Parts: sequence; structure tokens; C-alpha cells
Amino acid sequence: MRFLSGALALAVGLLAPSLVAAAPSADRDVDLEIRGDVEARAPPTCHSASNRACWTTGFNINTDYEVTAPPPGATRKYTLNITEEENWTGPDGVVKVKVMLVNGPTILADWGDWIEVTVNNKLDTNGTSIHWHGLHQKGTQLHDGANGVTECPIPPGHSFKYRFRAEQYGSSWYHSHFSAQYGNGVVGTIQINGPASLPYEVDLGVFPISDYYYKPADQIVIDTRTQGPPPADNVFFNGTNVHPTSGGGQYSVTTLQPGKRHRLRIINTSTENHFQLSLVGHQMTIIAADFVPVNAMTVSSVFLAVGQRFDVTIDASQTPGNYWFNATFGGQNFCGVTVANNPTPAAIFRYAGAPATLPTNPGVRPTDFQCSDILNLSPVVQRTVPITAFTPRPANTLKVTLDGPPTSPLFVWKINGSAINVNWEKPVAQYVMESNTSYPTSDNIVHVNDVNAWTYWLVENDPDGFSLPHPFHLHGHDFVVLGRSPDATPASQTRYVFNQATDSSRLSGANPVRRDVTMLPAKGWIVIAFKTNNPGAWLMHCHIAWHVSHGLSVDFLERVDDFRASISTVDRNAFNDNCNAWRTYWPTNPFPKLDSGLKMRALDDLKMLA
Ligand SMILES: *[C@@H]1O[C@H](CO)[C@@H](O)[C@H](O)[C@H]1NC(C)=O
Ligand SMILES: *[C@@H]1O[C@H](CO)[C@@H](O)[C@H](O)[C@H]1NC(C)=O
Ligand SMILES: *[C@@H]1O[C@H](CO)[C@@H](O)[C@H](O)[C@H]1NC(C)=O
Ligand SMILES: *[C@@H]1O[C@H](CO)[C@@H](O)[C@H](O)[C@H]1NC(C)=O
Ligand SMILES: *[C@@H]1O[C@H](CO)[C@@H](O)[C@H](O)[C@H]1NC(C)=O
Ligand SMILES: *[C@@H]1O[C@H](CO)[C@@H](O)[C@H](O)[C@H]1NC(C)=O
Ligand SMILES: *[C@@H]1O[C@H](CO)[C@@H](O)[C@H](O)[C@H]1NC(C)=O
Ligand SMILES: *[C@@H]1O[C@H](CO)[C@@H](O)[C@H](O)[C@H]1NC(C)=O
Ligand SMILES: [Cu+2]
Repeated sequence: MRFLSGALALAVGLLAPSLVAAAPSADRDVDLEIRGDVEARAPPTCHSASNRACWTTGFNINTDYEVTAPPPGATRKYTLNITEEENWTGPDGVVKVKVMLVNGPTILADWGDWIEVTVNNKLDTNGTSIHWHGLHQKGTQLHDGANGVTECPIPPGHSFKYRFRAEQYGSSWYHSHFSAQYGNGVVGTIQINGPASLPYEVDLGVFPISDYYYKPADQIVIDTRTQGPPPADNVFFNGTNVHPTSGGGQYSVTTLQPGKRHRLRIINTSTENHFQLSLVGHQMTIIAADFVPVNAMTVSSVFLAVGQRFDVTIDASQTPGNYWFNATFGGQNFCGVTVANNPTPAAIFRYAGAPATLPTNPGVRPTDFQCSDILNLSPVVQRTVPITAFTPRPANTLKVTLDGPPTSPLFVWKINGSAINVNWEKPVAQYVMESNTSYPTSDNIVHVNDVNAWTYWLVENDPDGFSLPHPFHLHGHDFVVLGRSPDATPASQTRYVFNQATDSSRLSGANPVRRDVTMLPAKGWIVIAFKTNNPGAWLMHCHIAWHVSHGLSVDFLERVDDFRASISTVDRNAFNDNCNAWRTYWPTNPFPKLDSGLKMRALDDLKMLA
């Protein structure tokens, strides 16, 4: 009940994790001795600028990381303090009424390490839970940070220790999963070092890109119940940008070493907006999509949906100087919105030694803006998926629909006819541990019981109502994207309904792209599959903050008996302690009207998340 679902609202942090990166170092509370600098550890035996494919004896780019990982080195320990501030001056000089921040260090680890993060909730009234986006959490399901599913929210004044292993490697981010809280700034980045599919000389590290709103996310969640999303106020690259009219703030500047090849870890931490990214005068070579290394593919621009990551290499082979790194929007293409006052958000890439001036070449706007991600990437560690095993049936079809005016007073996103509304006081994991199968309908549970088998899902956008593209994110797995409806601009609202006879030819099981976020086209479909090798309760939701806030999620309950059996006593006790604290706290929450007032009652009737 209540806006529990808000929890789901996972809204992707509006505030760029970069804000976090921009925090003064004195604010960071990191166990330096253990964290160290990744480079400070004993270097792996064979990993070098000219041979990035090798990692250490027996482990390289071809190793199946879903099966094995190098033995853990030091446990990487971090403390995240989550705080709330009023009248906070942002990087572009604009004062925000309300922000929620994390003293956000980038979480650094080497492939195979254990990561231990103590989260201290120092917020005034909100609970919190932190999700480690893309990490599979094998055997550590209760550390996934999805409140209402794998834990109760951490109440104010309390702490929770997350502990999980870096069985995958690459670039990612963490964010609050409590309502749209990440939109208030509770986001940070993750870098797990491991092998790569292309040699490079310089690792530039993480490069978060995010839309940025001056209004509190909690207010936008309320606004978007009855109206479309507002334009973003700015776009931040690595935590900063200029304010286009006031002149406040500073461009993000990334330094390139002339003649060298660089690795850049692009991470989309937006709440709403998708962009096409390009670096004037340069190409980019994709070497990883989300946590999945791919064979190098060179492109002139990349499309990045909310929550997605692309690791790219950039050769600094042009005339030394300054170059714009542009984020191009779909404009009125229903692919994200627009940026108020800042139609051409950009960062600067500057060759070392070049003068500190603005770039002069405006470049050419990418023309291939489709609002869909690249499908023809080829993962290094291959999977072959038998597509003949897929037949669309009601039990594997997830239909996305939108209720709204005039038939419904509020916007509500549903999957298979139901909007998710998780219960913060009684998460799904509690039902599992108590062997209680009376799950509430509003938990939107989809049972998956086959063992180590490919399960196939047809996700369909409503072909008849108004339809938007949605970046679908799955917890606990990478999915393979077997195919999708033909490309069309979202604005065209071209209608595609999956037809097995004619559309089977659009599916391919021969090492398809594999990742944890993909775009569902407007009025179209995708067919995805994942292997049931990770018992747990895994959300699959739209990563647009406002959409998951308003219901757009299911919860795959995978192999419930194996899930129950694999929960350790330590994890069970930590779960119970935190839930007891939350259940004591919640009735004292100072926002009672939100859950007992008429409006909220109406929301409950609509099974809407707040
Ligand atoms: C985080 O909170 C802990 C516990 O309250 C405190 O000891 C520590 O100094 C804080 N760290 C930062 C960076 O504020
Ligand atoms: C924030 O600014 C508002 C309006 O100027 C003011 O009423 C309020 O007291 C300020 N809050 C804090 C914590 O300074
Ligand atoms: C979270 O805190 C914000 C800011 O104080 C508030 O607007 C919102 O109602 C709170 N949400 C809950 C569920 O307490
Ligand atoms: C991002 O900003 C941080 C802090 O300002 C800086 O150290 C880092 O080099 C920047 N990263 C990139 C890729 O520009
Ligand atoms: C991030 O994702 C959002 C939502 O999918 C999207 O609108 C935005 O363009 C993406 N940003 C980038 C830099 O790709
Ligand atoms: C890139 O951004 C700069 C600065 O806003 C702008 O002048 C230029 O036209 C943009 N170029 C493209 C291709 O969008
Ligand atoms: C969708 O709902 C129908 C009707 O209740 C049910 O038969 C089907 O199994 C559901 N699909 C999923 C994927 O849960
Ligand atoms: C099972 O869960 C339902 C719904 O929360 C609850 O009413 C019921 O008491 C639970 N059963 C047991 C045996 O705990
Ligand atoms: Cu969506």
C-alpha cells in the first residue's frame, strides 16, 4: 500500500553521479588503506597497454565471467553517507530548493573482489536503499538494494551493509531505489577493472552523463501523475556544465594525450532523457555494452538510453586542440524531452598542451537518431540461444499500457494489466523466507521455475494507445536481445504487433547483443531471453524514473525454493533487523497525508506508485 511503490521508482538519479565526483575529497569517507587506488595493487601478471585482453594467469577476455572469476583480492570497503540539503547551489550555479546527496566516491574494484558498502541514511525523513546497477548478486540476492523486494528501506538514522562480489567487470553506477530519490542526487559510479577487447593506453575512467532538473524529484513525480514530463533544465557531463544563459558553472573538460588511445566509460544516469553522443572530428570504438565486453565496433555516434553504459576507445589522432563532445536530443521525437535553455549541451575534450579555449568547429548533428540502441554488437563471451524454442503465449508476454486522462484521472503505467506497487513493510523476500505464497497482486510477480534454462519474453508496447519508448532494465541478469520491431521514429507511432509467422525472421539467437538495459520501441516489441541461473527476486522495470514511479515494472521470482535455500543466516538476520527498524519508523513518517489522504486513496485504487 502507500506509495510503497515509489520505492520502485528507482528513478535514475537526476543529479549526475558526477556531482558526487565533484564533491570535495574531504567529504569522502573511504577506507583508503583497503580501497587504495586500483593501480596501487599488485598489477595482474599480463595486463598491459599493448595487451588488455589478458588479465591474470588463467583469466582473460574470453573467460566466461558468469561461470568463474579470479580469486578475490582485498575487500573494497566504502561508506556512503546520504544527506539532505536545502537551498543548495549546484554546479551550474542554480540554487535548488532540495537535494539529497551521497558523498559519492566512485566504487573501484578489480574483477573478482568483494565490495562492502556501509550505507548511512542521514536523510530527514526518507528511507533509502541502494541498487548496484548491473551486478548479478549471485548468492547475495538480499544485497540488490531494491526496497520492497529484497529489503525494507533503511530508515533515517540507520545503516545497512551491502556485501557482494565483482563477478563481472566494466563500468556502472549505483543509485537509490527509494521512490524517485535518485533524481534528487543519490547516485554514484562503479568501475571494476578487468580485461578489455582492445588495447588502449589511457583509462580516462567514468564519464557520467545526466539530465538535471531544478525541481525536487518528489515534486516531478507528483506533477507527472497528471501531465507529461517537464523539459530537463540542463545536462551534466561528469557532474558539471555551464548554465547557458546566466553564464554560471563550467564546462566539463576531459584531457586527451596526443597520439594515444583512451578508454572512456560513458554511463547514462539520467531520469528521463536519451541522447545521441558524438565527439566532433573523432570516431568512437565500442568495447563494452553495460557489463558485457563486445568485439570492437567503430561508430561516429552512440545512442545511450537511461541506465545504459558504453565503454569506448577514442584515438587522439587529430590536430591537437579543443573538440566538442555533444549530446544530441531527439527533440520532439518523444525520445526524451528537451533541455530548457540549453539545446546543444556539450562538454570539451582538450588535447594536452592545447590552449584553454572553446572549440570552434560545431561539427555535424548525427542524423541517425532513432531512439533505439545498437543491436549488431557481438559479445566476446558468446551465447547461442535456440530461438525455435520461443512461441508467444500469454505466460511469456508482457504488455505495456498507459492509463490516463480522460479515462483515468492520473497516468498509470501497467504491465499485463497491473501497475507495480511494492510494499516497503513487507518485501517479496519476506514472503519467500516465510514460504508464504500469498503475494499481493500489486507486487507484479512473474514466476520463473525452470532451472538453468533460457526463458523468453515478448515485451510489447501498446499498439493502440499513445506509446513511448522505454529503456527496460533487468536486475540479476544480462538479457539477450533476440530481436525487435522495425525501426521507426517514436513520433511516427508506427504500429508493429509481433506475428510469429512473419516476424520470426527478425529474431536471431546467434550470439545476440547481451546487456542489462535495452529500448522497447514506441508501439513496437522486443523479444529477450535470460538463463535461469540465478535464483532470486529480480525487478525488470522501465528506467525512466517517472514511469517506474507510476507502475512500469514486474518482478521475476526465479526458482523460489532455491532462492530461499540460498539465503544465509547472516543475511536473513540483517534483513529482519532492518525491516523491524523500518516498521517501527514508518508510522512516525511526517508525511501521513500522502498515504491516508483522498488523493493517495485514489492512487491506491489505481494501484499507482507514488
Ligand atoms: C559518515 O558517517 C559516519 C557515521 O555517522 C561518520 O563517522 C563519518 O565521518 C561520515 N563521513 C563523512 C564523509 O561524512
Ligand atoms: C531556503 O530558502 C528559503 C527561501 O529563501 C527559506 O525560507 C528557507 O529558510 C531556506 N532554508 C534554509 C535551510 O536555509
Ligand atoms: C521524501 O522526502 C521528500 C523531501 O522531504 C518528501 O517530499 C517526500 O514526501 C518524502 N517521501 C517519503 C515517502 O517520505
Ligand atoms: C571527471 O571529473 C573528475 C573530477 O573533476 C576528474 O578527476 C576526472 O578526470 C574527470 N573525468 C573525465 C573522463 O573527464
Ligand atoms: C540516458 O537515458 C535517457 C532515458 O533513456 C535518455 O533519454 C538519454 O538520452 C540518455 N542519455 C544519454 C547520454 O544517452
Ligand atoms: C555541440 O555543442 C556546441 C556547444 O553547445 C554547439 O555549438 C555545437 O553546435 C554542437 N554541435 C553539435 C553537432 O550538436
Ligand atoms: C498475464 O495475465 C494473464 C491473465 O491473467 C496470465 O494468463 C498470464 O500468465 C500473465 N502473463 C505473465 C507474463 O505473467
Ligand atoms: C501470508 O501473507 C499474507 C499477506 O501478507 C498474510 O495476510 C498472511 O498472514 C501470511 N501468512 C502467514 C502464515 O504468515
Ligand atoms: Cu518508460
